[in-house]
Amino acid sequence: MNMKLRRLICGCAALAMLASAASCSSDKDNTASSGSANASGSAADSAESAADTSGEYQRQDIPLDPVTETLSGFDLTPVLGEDSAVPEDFEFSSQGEDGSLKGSASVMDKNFVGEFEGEGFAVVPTENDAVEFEVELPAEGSYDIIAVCATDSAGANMAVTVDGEALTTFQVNTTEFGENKAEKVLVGEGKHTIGLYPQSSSLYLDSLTIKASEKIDPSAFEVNRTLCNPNATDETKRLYNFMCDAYGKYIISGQYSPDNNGTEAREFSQILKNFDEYPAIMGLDLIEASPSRVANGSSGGGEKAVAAAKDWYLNQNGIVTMCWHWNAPEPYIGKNGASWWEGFYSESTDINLSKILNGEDQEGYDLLIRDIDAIANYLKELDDYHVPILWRPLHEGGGDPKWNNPWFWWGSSGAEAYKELWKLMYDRLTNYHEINNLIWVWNGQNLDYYPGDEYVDIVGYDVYADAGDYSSKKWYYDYTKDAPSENKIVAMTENGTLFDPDAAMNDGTRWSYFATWNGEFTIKDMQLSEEYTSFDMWEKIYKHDRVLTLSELPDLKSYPLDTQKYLEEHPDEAPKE
Ligand SMILES: [Ca+2]
Repeated sequence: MNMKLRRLICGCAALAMLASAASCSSDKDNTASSGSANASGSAADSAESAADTSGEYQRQDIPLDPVTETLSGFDLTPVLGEDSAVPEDFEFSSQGEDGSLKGSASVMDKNFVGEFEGEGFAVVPTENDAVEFEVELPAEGSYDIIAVCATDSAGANMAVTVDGEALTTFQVNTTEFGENKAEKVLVGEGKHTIGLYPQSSSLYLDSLTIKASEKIDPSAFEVNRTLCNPNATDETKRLYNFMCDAYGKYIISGQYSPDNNGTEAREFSQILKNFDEYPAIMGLDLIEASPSRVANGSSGGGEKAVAAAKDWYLNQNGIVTMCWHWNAPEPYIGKNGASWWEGFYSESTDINLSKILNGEDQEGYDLLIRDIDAIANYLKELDDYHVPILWRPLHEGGGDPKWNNPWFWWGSSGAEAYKELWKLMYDRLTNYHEINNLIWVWNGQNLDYYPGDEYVDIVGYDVYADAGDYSSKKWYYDYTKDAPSENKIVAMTENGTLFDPDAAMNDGTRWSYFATWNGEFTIKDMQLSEEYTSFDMWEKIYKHDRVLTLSELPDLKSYPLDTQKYLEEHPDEAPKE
């Protein structure tokens, strides 16, 4: 994942340099065009009004049109009762030794891995072997696969197949017979062959049970609806309230636009061309607005981000998310033979964040504040124009929690320094600059890097799965949702390969949104890329009734601030139970 990201972002950065000199004239196949302005401010203004980095943006008081609240017919009917048609009392059970043995699998009746039931147990030594069961399932839906089993090395992964295709894996944590299971897996109706085999250490299977899953608990998707910034603007609260309402019921589609090209990007035009829909969320990056890049000749990154964000939200009713590949200040970049434009990687920099934050490196502190202030210039303009932003700074700070390898400099001085930097940025943007259009999205990827509930609105994880792995990525979701001490929205804040929305809805992995990164994950040979996600899966996702595309969003500018109150006043619009 790290290497993939690395290659991609370096490429983008280099491209951005070229693109700033001559805009991508080859990219003319798009059918995108801006809608007409229907709210305060037009995207066309942005070129004139955006601040350049040498001057400070002057705040403007742009009045907001009066709003009559409406749900725009957005359907809030819960899906929770519909997600599994499996009769609650359904149960299939078999002794392991009664399964069909494949390869070198065999039956034993010795007690060397604990007391077994029945006549013995199945031994499945390697991934080339299997034990299989013929099962007839009453409906398509959610099942728990429960294996009473053991393995030689606790923590070993076992694979489950259905009709020879990979279905899921589960971990076996017992070296004597005990219950281990894969929960809430989606399987179709009818006769199936369910197979089990080990991915590493041998499987000893005493018995297998397949049951209807427990219904998903809807309270898991009831989140704290108050933004951490008490001065958040109404349009920001409206967007967040919509996202809270949609959470657990829908997955909001998202896509990063390279070089802040907005809908001009091939990523957007190809999705539109193939599916007649735009994603609902546009991802942008303030990388080229980092002062150390501007000092090296990069220009226009911030202005382009502002223009794209204004157009997307004000003219097209889209949702904007922004990250910032923060190129470290000049004294710290270009290390270890790296180029200046690689200045966001740990290994390309020698910044010691701890020394900056404890006062040993005052110059460094001043430079970090300079950089945050430079970014604030752009965010202020979007605040003035009433454009709310899913603001995702300092992303992936913890690297991969399994390897503890922070690959971006803002994480490489450890969790404490990272959290302090997060709070410094929060304070600077929120309290000093009084920027009130930000919904704070944290995806530090490591729970130790979580700065605290009072600084974060949404938690996320950037998931770069193997090509063709459309599983729900439940592990990442469950891991991330435990970062806050209260329920907060959980999002897949970046992704390569997409996931099957049926699998995710079904097993309770209800990512609020996804945001596919640009480049090879979306575009290959100037067409929609099938390298990671097949055309069929792209189409399934963009046509899925629980995946929201741009045209399916309610009007964000007039979405109720308080849905409960709105429904009390408009009882005819209440969702059907
Ligand atoms: Ca048995």
